[in-house]
Amino acid sequence: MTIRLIDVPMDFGANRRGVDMGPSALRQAGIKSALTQLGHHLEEEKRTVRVPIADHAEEGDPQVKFLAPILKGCEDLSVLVRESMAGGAFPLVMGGDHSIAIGTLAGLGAHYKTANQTWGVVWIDAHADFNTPETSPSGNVHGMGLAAAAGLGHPALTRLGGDFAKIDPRRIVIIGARDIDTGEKQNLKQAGVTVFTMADLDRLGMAEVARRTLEEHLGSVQALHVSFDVDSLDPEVAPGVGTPVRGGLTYRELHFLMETLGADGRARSAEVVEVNPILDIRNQTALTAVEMLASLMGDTIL
Ligand SMILES: [Mn+2]
Repeated sequence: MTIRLIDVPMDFGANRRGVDMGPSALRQAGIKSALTQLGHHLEEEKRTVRVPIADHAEEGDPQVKFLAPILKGCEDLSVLVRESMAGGAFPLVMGGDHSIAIGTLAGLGAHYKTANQTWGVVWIDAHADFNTPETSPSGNVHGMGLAAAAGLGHPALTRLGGDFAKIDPRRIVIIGARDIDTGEKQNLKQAGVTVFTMADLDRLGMAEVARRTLEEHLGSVQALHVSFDVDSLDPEVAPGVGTPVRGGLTYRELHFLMETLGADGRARSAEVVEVNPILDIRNQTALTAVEMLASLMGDTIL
């Protein structure tokens, strides 16, 4: 498979600096060699996604902080993702905070609309990122990305890349959630998003959650996008994140999920977000993320 690496050094959606260095940390952790060893052909997206220096930007509306620079970056990203898809290359987007999903999902939504294909999103995250400006306690856009892609939220975000819902919320499955805001819970229920919380994982186990995700909830779609927020992992495994939440996925649970998604064969795109090397210990979060992505891209134990 041809994989196109797209760097998005975005840190405007989060409340902690340093996540803009995520792409560098992932490269340092050997993402290229991990993927080429699996037999993939790698391409570099050399055009830059515009992300101004944080200190040069104005926060703006406190309910949707840094909207203007986030829009710019996401507009660029949506075009790069769409072109990658149209050219048959698997876009692997490296963030950056999770607000970049607005750009990724806009590009994918436009592609699949034109191609007339059905698709689903597997969102692996401690958070649901399903806030709107009205329900968000922080105003940080990285908590609004998935809602925006589903057509809910600030009009500038929902209309990015075209005035239509990029993904049908009934074709979204969130895995690993354990920190959902009060209004956000209502948004998820009303929209019909499937959420496997950590409590569901305790009860069912990852094998059953993965099976239900791929067979029952997303069994009918032709293609999948995997959005991997490294804060889905327990902070003991992945300490280099801006919004750690205890009680997360174990190394084995996520590895198994990624292997299962890889074996399914329908993933056409992925993104990895929220790696923050400033908060990390010897780059272990990026190293773990690379192992997980290798599993998604076909690495198997035997
Ligand atoms: Mn997230």
